[in-house]
Amino acid sequence: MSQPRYQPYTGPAAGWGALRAVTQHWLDSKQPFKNLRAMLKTNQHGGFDCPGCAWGDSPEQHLVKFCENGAKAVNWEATRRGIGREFFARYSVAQLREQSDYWLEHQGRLIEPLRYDAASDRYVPISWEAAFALIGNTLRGLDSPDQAEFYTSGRASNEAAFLYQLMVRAFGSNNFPDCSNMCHEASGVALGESIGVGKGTVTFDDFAKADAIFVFGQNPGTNHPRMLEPLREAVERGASVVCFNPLKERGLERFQHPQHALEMLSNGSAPTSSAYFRPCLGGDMAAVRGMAKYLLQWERARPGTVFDQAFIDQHSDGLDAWLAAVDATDWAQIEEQSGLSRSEIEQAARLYARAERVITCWAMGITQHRHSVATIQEISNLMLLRGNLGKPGAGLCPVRGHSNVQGDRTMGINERPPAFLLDALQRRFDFPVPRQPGHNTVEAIEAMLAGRSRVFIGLGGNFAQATPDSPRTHAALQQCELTVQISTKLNRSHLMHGRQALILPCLGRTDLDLQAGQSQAVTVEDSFSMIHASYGQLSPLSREMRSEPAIIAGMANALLGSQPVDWLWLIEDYARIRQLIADCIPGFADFNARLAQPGGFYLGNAAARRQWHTASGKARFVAHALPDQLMPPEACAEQADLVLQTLRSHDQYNTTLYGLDDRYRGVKGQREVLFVNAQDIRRLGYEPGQQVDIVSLWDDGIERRVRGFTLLAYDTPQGQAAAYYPETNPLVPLASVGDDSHTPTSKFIAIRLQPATLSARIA
Ligand SMILES: Nc1nc2c(c(=O)[nH]1)N[C@H]1C(S)=C(S)[C@@H](COP(=O)(O)OP(=O)(O)OC[C@H]3O[C@@H](n4cnc5c(=O)[nH]c(N)nc54)[C@H](O)[C@@H]3O)O[C@H]1N2
Ligand SMILES: Nc1nc2c(c(=O)[nH]1)N[C@H]1C(S)=C(S)[C@@H](COP(=O)(O)OP(=O)(O)OC[C@H]3O[C@@H](n4cnc5c(=O)[nH]c(N)nc54)[C@H](O)[C@@H]3O)O[C@H]1N2
Ligand SMILES: [Mo]
Repeated sequence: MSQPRYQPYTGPAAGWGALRAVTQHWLDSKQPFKNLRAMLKTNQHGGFDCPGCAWGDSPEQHLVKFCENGAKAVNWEATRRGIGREFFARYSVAQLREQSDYWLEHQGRLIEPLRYDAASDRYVPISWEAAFALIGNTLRGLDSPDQAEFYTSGRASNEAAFLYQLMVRAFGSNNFPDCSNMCHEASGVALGESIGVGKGTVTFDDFAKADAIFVFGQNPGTNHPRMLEPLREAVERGASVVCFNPLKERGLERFQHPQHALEMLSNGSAPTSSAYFRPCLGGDMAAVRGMAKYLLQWERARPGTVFDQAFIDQHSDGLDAWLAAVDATDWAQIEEQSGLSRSEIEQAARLYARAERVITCWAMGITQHRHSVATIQEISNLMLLRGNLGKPGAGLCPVRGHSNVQGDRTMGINERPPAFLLDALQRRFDFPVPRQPGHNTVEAIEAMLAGRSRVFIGLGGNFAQATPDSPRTHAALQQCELTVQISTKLNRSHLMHGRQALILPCLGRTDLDLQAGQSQAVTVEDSFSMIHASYGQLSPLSREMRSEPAIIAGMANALLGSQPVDWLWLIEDYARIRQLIADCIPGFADFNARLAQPGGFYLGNAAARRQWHTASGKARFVAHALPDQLMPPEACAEQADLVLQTLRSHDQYNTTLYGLDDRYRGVKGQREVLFVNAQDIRRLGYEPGQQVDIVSLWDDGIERRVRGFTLLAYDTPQGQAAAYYPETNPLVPLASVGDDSHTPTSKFIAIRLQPATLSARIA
């Protein structure tokens, strides 16, 4: 068992370390020269959209528009290594299960369709036609279309997502569990009710105009590196960047631009934040409530100077009820829950009140809690108070994860689809569109576990590892009659399979997609509702790989024949799919013509125009009480040693591990580590460097345990621990979900430590 090396990182974010890392991954792809050309095409007009995060692009042309982690994503996908029949003849599935997640994906791209052969416990080749026939026949054999689950991960293009939802709805189900259920679902739910649009209201340009940018629960240095640039520019021009994060994340403190020669040579760097607050996990709602208390106090002292009364009168409702809730919340509860002092909260409130134009950004530190919807609505309330919505340089910005997760929702990947979408499909295609709500991710797992769902199809992603309560999720998949994974690389979801199973190898964003001899573009939507085209650049590794739209069309054709559309005709030219999107989805009129525009086109956002598609036709102040206590009753608060958040390292893309280092947090060569405050380690009777088992607490009689994690004394507030996802997903109880969002509470898990019973598997 190798001890992890741990040495605090003192350099800035990005900089030389990033350049070194890019070079390593680039050479490791085994085709460096092709990939250099590919990297330079990233996010360029006529090139491909970065398969990394959903941050938007500067509209300027010719800039180099990729970051370290985008380069990792490109090199990971565009590798020359491929795995087909020889590889799968060498290893049984049982043997593959013994391998680490890192090893599995590192073997290379999947290059031919495979089916599971129970007799040999191996994946063996199958023709595409036979694979489609198996899917069509199995689905048709179900008692009801609702016995199948159709998962989507957020890399699927708009074209793929539209076809997929059309196939599933024509079949008769709304069972669309998707990665968004584990990600920004709470943002969609909260903003939908508050401002009538479940998306962010800002665009790229707004960042240059903001006087203050608040960043809650987000680690952009790792997960959205291109966001560091506007943050740094904001600080340089005197705007404040105000961060809320229990951890001191390096990218939020200092940033060195890898494309800025002078700064690199002089080893200079610029601060990215002007104030940094470190709340407790789950404490942001209390912090924002405290800020609101100050604003209210100041407004009462000098009426008309703090609130934007004209905006409030013309555009909002519910202010009085919310202010009553603000008044009713006492400081003791605010300080206790937020972990911040009154004077810190006052400072944050001043930074907010002093700025004419404020943008508020957030990510998983806000959305993966029980009270996430309430927290986001509290943020929205604070923003409405000063009219920080629908004016330049201001607005709400949930920073999305996967590069097209927002677009997939726009295309109808939604287990609770809006009526206008269903009406449009019914009008356009004339079939009885299913109206009953379908399953989200957690409901899908429960349905498979209970035997109510018998088929699982995954359009990308890694369902087995990304979801909570891993042993139960694995069992759920293994109970299925058929599991189908449409994937680029081997992962654990292929190994936790149903009685019958298929692996369907698909093209990725970087791959050239030829249909009927013509290269095809697909489209995506970024966090700023910009739609742009993406053209693959590299010849695929094998002729046996198919594009996602082609795979969906093949399945749909086998399942439904040419109803309600001629699927095979559609995929000869993706412009035909876009025409259907234009016919059905608001904002996409003239879709094909508008794609020619460099940088893409803006889908528009009603709330950004101060049009409120809410129940009352106004922007709504929504009043919630603070949770009585953050620890849910099922979590047996009195037995908990610590609260755990599960987060990403610098060397991973969700369940894909690029390496075992976490540069900015100073961890090298290991991922089975638990970040804990040094005083907590001592209080609990351990030593830094010691190994422990982590047991999570949930009152359902199931023991959830991961073994052999090394304790790292780390700068995190007392009581607040952190460890990497997905290694700690076995600890997240399936039933521990957000109110109204059903998102697993991956950032708040009550845990106990126990002396290690076994060393962790060496990754
Ligand atoms: N390179 C790379 N890029 C990615 C991804 C990746 O894995 N790798 N994943 C993509 C996806 S799908 C997503 S959703 C995004 C995720 O982007 P992030 O949301 O940045 O991802 P996490 O690593 O989950 O980080 C959560 C951050 O919130 C903080 N935090 C946790 N709990 C709380 C809390 O209660 N309050 C506050 N204020 N802070 C808290 C943590 O300390 C951490 O800094 O990134 C996307 N981009
Ligand atoms: N504990 C905990 N759990 C979490 C989170 C957390 O913070 N903590 N975060 C949650 C979040 S925010 C998210 S978004 C989910 C992510 O959940 P997913 O989206 O399901 O997971 P990924 O790891 O992104 O999926 C990786 C796999 O996608 C496949 N793939 C990659 N590119 C492509 C492509 O272009 N096409 C196709 N068809 N397949 C492709 C590859 O085979 C790869 O193995 O995880 C969630 N789970
Ligand atoms: Mo995500």
